[in-house]
Amino acid sequence: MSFIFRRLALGAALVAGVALPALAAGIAGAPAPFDKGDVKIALVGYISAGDFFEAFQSGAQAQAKKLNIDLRVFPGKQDAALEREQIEQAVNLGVKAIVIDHGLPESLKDVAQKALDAGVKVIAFDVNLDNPKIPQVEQSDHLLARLALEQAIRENGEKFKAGYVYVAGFAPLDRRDEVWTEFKKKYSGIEEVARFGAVNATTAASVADQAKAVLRAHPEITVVFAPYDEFARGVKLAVNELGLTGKIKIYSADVSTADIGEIVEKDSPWVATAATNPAVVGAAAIRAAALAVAGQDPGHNIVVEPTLLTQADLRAAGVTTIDELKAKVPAFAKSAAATAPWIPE
Ligand code: SR1
Repeated sequence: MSFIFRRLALGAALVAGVALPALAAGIAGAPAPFDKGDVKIALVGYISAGDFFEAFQSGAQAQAKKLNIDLRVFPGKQDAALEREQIEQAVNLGVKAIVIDHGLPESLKDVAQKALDAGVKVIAFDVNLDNPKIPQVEQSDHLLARLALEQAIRENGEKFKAGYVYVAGFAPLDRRDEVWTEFKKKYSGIEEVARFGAVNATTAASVADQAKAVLRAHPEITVVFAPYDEFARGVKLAVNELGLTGKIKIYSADVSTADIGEIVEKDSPWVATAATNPAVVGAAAIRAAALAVAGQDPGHNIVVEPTLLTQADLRAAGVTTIDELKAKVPAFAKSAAATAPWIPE
């Protein structure tokens, strides 16, 4: 909008008493279009529920604000058809980039390609769209699973009967599953006696119901690998309800303030998790989108590394919130992924 037109529009709006949309300012020294502002970017999700996704979104919003990006958030509500539609809506809105956060690849590949064909940059977080033009953000899921499983071996030895929570088709869970398969091969004493899982609007409650049935049927289970915090919460509920604390140990992925509370509480069976700060990952995804919009290469794989957090360490450090964790673990405060001198952090 030209300066004169802005003045005229402002004058007309004041006379008519109507609110004008905020006119975003540009960032001095930034490449186009960020030097002028008014850059629209969409964040289209698949999973709307849960701490991880809320924190990811708030990190994305905070980074967008620093870049004067008009971020449009589309919650997918665990509905593949809705996620597709929302990608199309975002393209029609005239966004410059779309961050696609999770989803089922087969329902997204063609709409993602359509967005690219329309000149929109696409960044994928934790969904493998199999497209060399689409950079991928991830948390190094192989390392994450390895950190949690190595801790399980340190605490339980190389021989135990395990329950495993898994739902195929989600890129991070599939990558973590590759490591679980590798561990079972390497340590022949680790036996997976039951596998279960659900991803829906009430994942923890569904997993709790499944875990109750599994743990009743398999009293020999002493370790549960539950590599998603909603899975771990569900298993913990089941362990507590069945009075099995002290007999079963849970190893997970992800962390939130609520999770820390559950991990450090007295007699908690949730003894370790390997995690990033999802807000830091959300910020990296927006920076990657901004770099792509500015014509700068964010790289094809944008990785935020996880950290192992054990119950013992969290208790010893007296950490009770993500903010306290940020003060103690630098990787929880920020990441070097997809940064540039012109991008404020
Ligand atoms: C259903 S996929 C859930 C995972 O997505 C993110 O990568 C989080 O780490 C979570 O564990």
